[in-house]
Amino acid sequence: MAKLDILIAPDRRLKTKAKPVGQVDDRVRKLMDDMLETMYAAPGIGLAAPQVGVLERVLVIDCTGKDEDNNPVRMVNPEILWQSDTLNSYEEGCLSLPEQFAEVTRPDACRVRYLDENNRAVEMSCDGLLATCVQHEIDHLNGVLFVDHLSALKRNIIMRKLAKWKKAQDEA
Ligand code: GNR
Ligand code: NI
Repeated sequence: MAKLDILIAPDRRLKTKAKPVGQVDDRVRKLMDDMLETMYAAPGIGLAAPQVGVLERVLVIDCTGKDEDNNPVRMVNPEILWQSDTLNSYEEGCLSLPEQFAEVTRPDACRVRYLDENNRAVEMSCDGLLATCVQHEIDHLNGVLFVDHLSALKRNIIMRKLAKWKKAQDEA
C-alpha cells in the first residue's frame, strides 16, 4: 500500500467530472487500498479518487467510530437511486479544504448502487453521517465541493481563509 498526496483547493482537478471505471480489476483495487491508507492516515471518514488526482468514479468510506473496528467501504461508479425528502444539516469538513468547516444541508437518507471490489453490483441504504459522507464523496466525482452548497458569501470567506492557511503552510 502507498499513501497518496491529497489535492488542496483550488485545483482544476477538483472541479472536473470524473470518468466511469470500465471494470474493477487489480489496478482499481490497488487504488482503493492506497486511498484507504491515505484516508486513515489523514485522518478522514471518506476519500474520492479526484482528491488524489485520479479522475475516475472511485471512492472509499469508513464512518465507524474510533472505538469500533474498521469497516472500510469501497465504491466504484456509485449512483444515487433515491434521496429522502427530509433534510439534515451537518458540520462538514473536507481533506481538500483543510481546517475549514460549515453546516451543509442535504437529504438525510439515500440509497446507492455501486460496484464493489469484486466487480459485483451492490445496493446500500445510508442514513445519518454515512448518508452525508456518501453524498459528499459522490459530489467530488462530479467536481462539486461542500462549499458549492453554501452562499457565495460563505464560500468566498472559506476560500480566502483557505488561501491564508496555504500561505502559512508554504512559509512554515
Ligand atoms: O473526513 C471527512 N469528514 C467529513 C465530515 C463531515 C462531512 C463529510 C466529511 S468527508 C471528509 C473527508 C473528505 O474530504 N472526503 O471527501
Ligand atoms: Ni471531501
